[in-house]
Amino acid sequence: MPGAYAGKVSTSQRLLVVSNRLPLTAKRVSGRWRSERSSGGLVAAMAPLMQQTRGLWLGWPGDAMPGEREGRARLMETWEEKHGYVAVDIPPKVSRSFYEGYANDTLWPLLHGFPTRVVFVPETWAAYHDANQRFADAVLDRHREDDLIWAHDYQLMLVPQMIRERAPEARIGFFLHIPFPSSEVFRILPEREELLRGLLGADTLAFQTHGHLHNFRRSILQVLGLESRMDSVQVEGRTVRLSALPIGIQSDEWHQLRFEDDKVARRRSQLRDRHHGRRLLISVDRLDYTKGIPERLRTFRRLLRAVPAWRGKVTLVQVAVPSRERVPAYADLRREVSELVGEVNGDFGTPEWQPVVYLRRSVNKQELAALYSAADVAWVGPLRDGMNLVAKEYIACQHEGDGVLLLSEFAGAAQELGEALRINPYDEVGTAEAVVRALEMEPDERAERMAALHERVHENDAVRWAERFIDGLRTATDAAGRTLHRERPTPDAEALREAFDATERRLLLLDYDGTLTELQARPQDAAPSAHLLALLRRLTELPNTKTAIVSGRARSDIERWFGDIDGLGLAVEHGALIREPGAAAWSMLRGGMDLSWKDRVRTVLDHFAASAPGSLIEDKEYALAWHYRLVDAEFGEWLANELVTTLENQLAGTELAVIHGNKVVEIRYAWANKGEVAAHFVAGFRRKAFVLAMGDDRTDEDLFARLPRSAWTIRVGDGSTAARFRVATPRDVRRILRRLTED
Ligand code: ADQ
Repeated sequence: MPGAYAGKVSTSQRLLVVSNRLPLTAKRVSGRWRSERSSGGLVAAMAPLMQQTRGLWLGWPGDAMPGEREGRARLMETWEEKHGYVAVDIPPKVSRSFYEGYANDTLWPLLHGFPTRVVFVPETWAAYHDANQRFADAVLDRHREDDLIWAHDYQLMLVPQMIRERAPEARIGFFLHIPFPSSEVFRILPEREELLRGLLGADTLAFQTHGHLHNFRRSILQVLGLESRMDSVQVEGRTVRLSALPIGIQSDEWHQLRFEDDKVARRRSQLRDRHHGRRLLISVDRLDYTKGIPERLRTFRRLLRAVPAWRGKVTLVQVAVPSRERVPAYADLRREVSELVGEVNGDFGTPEWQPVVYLRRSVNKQELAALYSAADVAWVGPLRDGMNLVAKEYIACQHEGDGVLLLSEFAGAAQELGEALRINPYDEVGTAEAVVRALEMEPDERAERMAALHERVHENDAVRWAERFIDGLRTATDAAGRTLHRERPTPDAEALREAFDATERRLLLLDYDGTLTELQARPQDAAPSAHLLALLRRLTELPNTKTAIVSGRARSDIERWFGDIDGLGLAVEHGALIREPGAAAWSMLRGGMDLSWKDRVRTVLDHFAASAPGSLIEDKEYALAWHYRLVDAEFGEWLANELVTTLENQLAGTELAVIHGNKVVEIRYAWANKGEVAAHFVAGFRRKAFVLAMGDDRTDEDLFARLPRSAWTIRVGDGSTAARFRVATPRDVRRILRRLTED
């Protein structure tokens, strides 16, 4: 369907696909380099898009061999000219450690939720990083403005951020083909933060199912503290779109093979004749421990033992294509499967009947189509699978047929294909019963279920899937989306210093926690270091410069820590209380307050604190706060939202405000906010004064909003902001301040 994209993807928007493998692999056969085609849904889905956009596909072509460079290089040139395939070369030493090591020995088992199979070798992480950098560099070399970049799968999780770092405006999408596990499992990874940050470099991130997306959202909350919405998350001022987008197959192609290909029809009759009088079960898998092949063979053995009537009447055809044979776990699996097949055939086989027909090789599509259409039942039983295309291919070959699909509830496909018979592949007894049920199902029920399944598979085919992804990426990155969430630049330290030097009066307003110093799990642990105190002292000694700490903390902490730096202004409780630079006494921004509300609100907070172990109540002079940094991230957020709703109802119409900050809910006077403090300090300043304000959370936004536009307002860390600039960490803040104190 090459014309399907006309008008949807503008022709100036070229598609750059990047995946570990290219659709072609270079192989050296009898002294000559040849191309071997790796087919599959992805290539087929992408072909029309690539044509329409004159796109490029970047990937690894397979290892080079010493002394054979020339022929290979010529082949690569032909690939690029003919197909737009660009080879990304990776040195053999790196490629092994990257692909077989980190990608397949660490990430593959981990993301499929098999933590005990995960192998951690720190060196393989370095190779993974290195290889990802090579893919990212290759994309950057080719990248033109307006290109749409689409990165694929678990081998390239760092690529989006690596591209973003060098091309902040690039339009980047990422699709994860395999599952995303529960956050409890994902958190095991030592490199969890880097991987999540790597993915979040994208503009749009898509998963196979809502379940995987949900797990990802939990992980970014627990690991990075990032709250997200169902469909998006804010990262450093950018919006990253999140979606579930189940991949489809090229259903037209399978349909055509099944119904219009003579060879397939002939093979199908041959198979039917050969197994005449017997029911055929078909299973097609990559030889991988996630696919549940030994479990299936054991279940089949149990069935034949338990139901003698089916002996001689049913045959399981297991097609298994060897893969990743250099990874030890796969060699073990290969042995185990061969042994089990031997056992079942040895125990139950007869001269006329072989219970399991085992084909350990790749078979071509025509043969697959013949097998799918000849089979009475497809037994798709992965222990965990991102989607599982075999289930969909079987359905596509069963149009007007009445085969039955047995589908593991742990395959992503189970979310979509509700009319299949669901199985739990770990449950041998239950699965054996389901197989019998499938074999005995009445024709009407079979046809009814299959018709519904067929429609679903045809509707969401591979082309639709690719189209949806590209549409999502385009919407996420079109001009409107981008201007709304434009990233804030990093301030230029030299320009800042020049502006500082050029004015005669200067004002520095600095938040404390998360800005001058790193956030701590327990607020009392955030005492300033001797270095920081010395830095603040130097700032107060600068001529014509007023420096103030503007904090939400109680007076006691701030006074204890900074009270003896005379020249330092202090504003606490968001400005309810102020000590002017050089003054000894504190004054209130407004006086004569009735504080009786505190008892009432404290009762509510006590109740919430009791249900969230690890949370604590802070009693300030003019405010109360409930801190929940140590509470389970998801539960904490939920409870905080409940608390905000409860208190907002209770305090409606009063002078009090309920503020949901960074892991804290605070109740204080609406007038006590950093905006008022800003106004207080700025009053009396000449218009041309130099003003620098830095802060890291929502309460600092009030500060930024009230300062003149010329002020140097700097947000520290993630989150949308009214500030003009952004820096990543308190260390950057201290570096900026240090620069002001240097000669
Ligand atoms: P895979 O783990 O490879 O893919 P799957 O979705 O089943 O799993 O795709 C396998 C493909 O290989 C199918 O197209 C099948 O026809 C073909 N195949 C399998 N055995 C074969 C054989 N012996 N001979 C020839 N062809 C054979 C990963 C994820 C999946 C996800 C896909 C696509 O693990 O969960 O569905 O990517 O996103």
